[in-house]
Amino acid sequence: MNYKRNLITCALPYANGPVHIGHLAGVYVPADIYVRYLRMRGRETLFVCGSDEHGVPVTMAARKEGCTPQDIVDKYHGIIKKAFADFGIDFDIYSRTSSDIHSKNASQFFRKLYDEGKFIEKESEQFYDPEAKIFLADRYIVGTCPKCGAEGAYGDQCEKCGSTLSPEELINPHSKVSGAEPVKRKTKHWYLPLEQYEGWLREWILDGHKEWKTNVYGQVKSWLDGGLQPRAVSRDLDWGVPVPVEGADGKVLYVWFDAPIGYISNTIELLPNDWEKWWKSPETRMIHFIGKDNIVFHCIVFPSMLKAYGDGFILPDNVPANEFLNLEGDKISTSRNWAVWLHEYLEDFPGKQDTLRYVLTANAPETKDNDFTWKDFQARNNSELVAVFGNFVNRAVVLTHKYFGGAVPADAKPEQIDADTLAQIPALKESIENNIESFKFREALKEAMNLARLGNKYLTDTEPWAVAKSDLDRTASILYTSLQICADLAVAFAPFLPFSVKKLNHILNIEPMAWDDLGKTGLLKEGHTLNAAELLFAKVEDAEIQKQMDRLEAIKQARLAAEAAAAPKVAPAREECSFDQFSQMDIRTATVLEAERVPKTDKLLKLTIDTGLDKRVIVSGIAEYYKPEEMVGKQICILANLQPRTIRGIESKGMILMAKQLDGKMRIVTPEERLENGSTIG
Ligand code: B3M
Ligand code: ZN
Repeated sequence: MNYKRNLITCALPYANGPVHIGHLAGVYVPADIYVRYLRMRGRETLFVCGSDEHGVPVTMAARKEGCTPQDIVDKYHGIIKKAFADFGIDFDIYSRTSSDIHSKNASQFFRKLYDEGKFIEKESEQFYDPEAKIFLADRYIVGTCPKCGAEGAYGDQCEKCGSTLSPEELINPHSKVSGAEPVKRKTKHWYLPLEQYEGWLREWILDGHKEWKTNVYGQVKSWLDGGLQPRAVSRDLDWGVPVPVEGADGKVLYVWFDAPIGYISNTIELLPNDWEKWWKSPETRMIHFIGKDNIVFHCIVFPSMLKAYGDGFILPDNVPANEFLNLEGDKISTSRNWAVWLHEYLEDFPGKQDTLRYVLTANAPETKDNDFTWKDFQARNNSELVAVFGNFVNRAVVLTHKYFGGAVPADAKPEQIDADTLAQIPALKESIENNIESFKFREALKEAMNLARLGNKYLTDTEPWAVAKSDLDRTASILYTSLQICADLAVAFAPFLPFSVKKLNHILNIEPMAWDDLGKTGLLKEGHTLNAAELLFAKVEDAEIQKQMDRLEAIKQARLAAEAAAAPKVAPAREECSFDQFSQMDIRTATVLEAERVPKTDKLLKLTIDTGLDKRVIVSGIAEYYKPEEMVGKQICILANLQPRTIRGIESKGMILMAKQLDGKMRIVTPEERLENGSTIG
């Protein structure tokens, strides 16, 4: 395919909190590198992003802070927009989904699909908070985990034990909003019947885009193999784009329906008369940069929406999603404050944007989750940026000032090593190119750094400071060659480290170059004057790193203390009982003779036991904790005179004594040494 232009989008960050290093590493830095590279190649490129300002989390944050959802998004939109600008993420537009243009555009998009019968309407029962008078997403119903007994488990998951849950399973479910017990209520919504697009998606992606990253292709395949379902595109909420249909009061477009349309709206806002050439021309190549949790929306849902809409809308040519970045071995989490926030980073490391860009790219979670550590940050800054790249440029420029008054000297006495060194540059250029074009930014950056290593080694091998004592002509050639490499570095690093390259261009006294200048001969002409040397990178000191580690340690300790305080407690004391009540209970030792699972149950074992009095059967709910074969031969304690009960058609006579631990797990109670069966306990 011969594309004429590139439309690059980045996932729209939610405007309910600031952005952190995980966002930067996963989405925005790689996209920015790609865009800068395309522009240096002279390819027409549009880079579009903005804040995602709808959805339940925004309304929750507003409730919590006692303000309006608009206040929340105004605050964070400003913080996020500034953070991206501060880190040199070079969007053509960074707008927002609470804009009028977006509201009109998303509304019109929905309406066209609605009018053409592309949705299905369905009534269903949803959980409703009778006090707050709102429908509740699963995440906003909390209660006790039925699996591990932890408090505060969510209606979709228990974070303590990791079990997937549904709100129905929670013990004592209550609304996170008002605390009230949720009730079920009927409500009507519109659904996009994704299953109708399955065949088309298979052909388009599984057959047509085998070049997509394996993590992306694999996720798409497993969604498609699992079978697609209709997906609701509306919600009962008072914050969002109103559903533009009669009788849809109190309903808004689902945030994942309106947000991707935001890419289009923001293009319209920037180019009201020209946007269609970006979105409706087969000559446009569209690329979505996203994190792995957004794959289904960008590869399945949004393309199906565009397909349903028709009218010439193009589809993404690639969706290079990244995995996640962890921080010091733990998942980055906004709610647990386990993150490095961009605006805070800049307070502690002013002017060091490129160090972070460098470290996050060198360590990018391109094929698997990766870990950011402060030690690695320091090491890469000090031993790569400072010691290799910065040191090379500094030596070349300082020596030029020292021996040649700051003017590029003549190539007065060339030797083979000069030509051999420069001859390695075209291959490095090609490798950087191939890697960037296949979204392998870590590898590309490594090759750019190899160019700096090449320069550093050349200086170490040729020793111009020593040669200068006897042979200024040869010194001139060495510095001439070194300065050409400095200029090459200003090209090679431009997509990655825009701030440092700007500085380098200033030192070399040159304008920004095009990509294809990399490796050209004579980039700096004899006699061209340089500006004074400046350090490109400053060292990161141990104390600065310690401060960051201490901050994280304090957050971790506070969390552990809070978790300990919220940990499940010992069960409350029961009511007093009389001695007579107690002695009425016939508790004895017994031995398990046989054990088997009760068919079609997860929890029940059927145990045949010898009680000393008789052989009998007890059905016990211990299958979660013991395998049948583990029970055979065990001595246990039973309540022998409990009224028989029929469980799953089996008569169960008695009950096994079990201890329930604080984490909810059950263990049998067994005598310290083997006793005769039927020994009474009391
Ligand atoms: N707001 C970002 C996220 O999941 C989500 C992306 C929307 S892109 C259209 O964090
Ligand atoms: Zn749990």
